[in-house]
Amino acid sequence: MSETEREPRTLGRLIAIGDIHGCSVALKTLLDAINPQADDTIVVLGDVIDRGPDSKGCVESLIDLAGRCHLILLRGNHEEMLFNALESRSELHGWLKFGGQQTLDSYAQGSGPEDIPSDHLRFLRSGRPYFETNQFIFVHASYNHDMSMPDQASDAILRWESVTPHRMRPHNSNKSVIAGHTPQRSGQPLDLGFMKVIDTDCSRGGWLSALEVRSGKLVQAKQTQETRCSSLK
Ligand SMILES: [Mn+2]
Repeated sequence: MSETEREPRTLGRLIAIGDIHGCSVALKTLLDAINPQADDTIVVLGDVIDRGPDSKGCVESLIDLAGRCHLILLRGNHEEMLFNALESRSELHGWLKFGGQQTLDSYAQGSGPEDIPSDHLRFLRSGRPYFETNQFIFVHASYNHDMSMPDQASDAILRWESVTPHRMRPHNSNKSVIAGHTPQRSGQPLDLGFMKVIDTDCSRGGWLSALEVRSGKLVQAKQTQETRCSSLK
């Protein structure tokens, strides 16, 4: 499947999930609340791993989820750091300080990135740079507003750039953009109209967000198993 595809023709929901960052209890609580169906498309915006206590459990949950619905995984900067850590000792050192240590600890004390099971690495490597439908663009971090998505597929902006609201412009396709990466410490997504940022800072005591993008329905869960629902419209 290409990164650009037709809007799914089924009646299923199109749901984006923000940065999970090792928060497996919040993820399981959120998935219980949204109750994924076989015709739903769920877009996981990346940064599944690092910082939180159970990256391993998060990857296991998502591999299981991929067998129950149409799952699209995006690659975040934290997955990129892991892949770089597998290639170089200096990159490994940097990644460990940015939350990679917690990821390795979730597999086994004293393990290295090469000890992560190959099916988990294969799953994480399947993450795409972006996902685009007829109406929506999904990215981990940000985008160039005046470039088509295929033209910026290799650009670090997609995985690393923080969103500064007054600098953002609608994408030239006029599609709505859904992103994670820039933590919203308020626990509420940032809604610029043409762009919604749904990293609501789960790994620092905030919420993990799932946005049903066509209806605007927002479901959130915490590591404490608390849940709440609201609407972005
Ligand atoms: Mn990120």
